[in-house]
Amino acid sequence: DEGISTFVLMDNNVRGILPVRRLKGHKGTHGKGILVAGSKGMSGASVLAGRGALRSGIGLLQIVCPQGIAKEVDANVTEATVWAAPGDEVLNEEAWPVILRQAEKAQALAVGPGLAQNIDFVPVLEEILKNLSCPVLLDADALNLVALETSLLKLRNGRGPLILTPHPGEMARLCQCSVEEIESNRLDIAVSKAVEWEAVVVLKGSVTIIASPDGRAFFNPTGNPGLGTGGTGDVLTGSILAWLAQGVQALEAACLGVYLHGKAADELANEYGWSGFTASEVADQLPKVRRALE
Ligand code: NPW
Ligand code: AMP
Ligand code: MG
Repeated sequence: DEGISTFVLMDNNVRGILPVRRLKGHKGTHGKGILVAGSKGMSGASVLAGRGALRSGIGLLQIVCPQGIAKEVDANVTEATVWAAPGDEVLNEEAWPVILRQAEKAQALAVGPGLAQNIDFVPVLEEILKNLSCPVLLDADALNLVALETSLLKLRNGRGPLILTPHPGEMARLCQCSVEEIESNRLDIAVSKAVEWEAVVVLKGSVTIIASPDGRAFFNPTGNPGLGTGGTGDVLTGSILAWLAQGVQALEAACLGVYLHGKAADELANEYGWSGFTASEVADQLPKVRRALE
């Protein structure tokens, strides 16, 4: 489209985004991130996003989840601290004080993987968008809840960066149209919504588009159909959270996260082809592909 500047991500420009690890750096300087994720039956989403964050070099990861799954999450993401919020199966409005207490010391927050769509959680999303000045990433069920009332996104009001990571199904809900309409008009929709919502919009798919609120769009050439398996989007969310926590700007963190996530899958495809590798393996491959880019 005439008005839209488009770019294709490549090794050379993504390399320049990688944060430098300082010799005297420690877990405090490598960034603290909060992951609000999981519900009964979807503790795996918290675990996978957690693994995506840890494998992307986050200094400290704090997971907020409903108390009913906290033990499970704790046992499966050994390196993270886990904060159980009230709510046996799903998070509700009482999660806000728990999140706020952690958020005061954090550099970034991601919310949504495996949350389930409890309407009682909407006030928490409002508080997050209104109050937190750190970058906020919304994925999965956080997007599905916001889709009920997209004017919620206006609450951000320039308080801090906003990143949205919808797959085409979630984007269709956000735009109140069909998946077909999204898929036949991906670039225009991603960019116009990034501008409208003043957010970095990561429209996932076989060629993920990262759209900036300034009207630019970046196409991601990495990745393969092997990623079409449960949990890979959750890994991506954790990874972008980690780059944000390490001080990478919102647009760059989204580009870096998407690019390396695809590269990790491509590395696995060298061995397994386009199927049969898992989301956890994609996470575990991330340091290797990052290293190869340095
Ligand atoms: P269809 O089926 O083709 O008509 P949902 P979800 C469409 C958690 N998870 N291209 C698709 O359309 C997540 O974090 C937990 C085109 C369908 O309508 C969420 O919280 C896991 N269409 C929750 O589960 C592992 C596409 O979107 C709809 C598309 C629900 O998330 C799994 C499906 O999406 C999962 O991550 C594409 N590329 N992709 C765990 N282990 O705990 C999707 N669609 O209904 O939003 O369901 O994505 O599975
Ligand atoms: P989610 O649906 O949230 O689990 O996210 C799925 C992830 O897999 C996203 O990062 C997609 O871009 C990626 N993905 C799914 N299908 C493909 C494909 N055919 N080629 C490349 N990436 C894909
Ligand atoms: Mg997802």
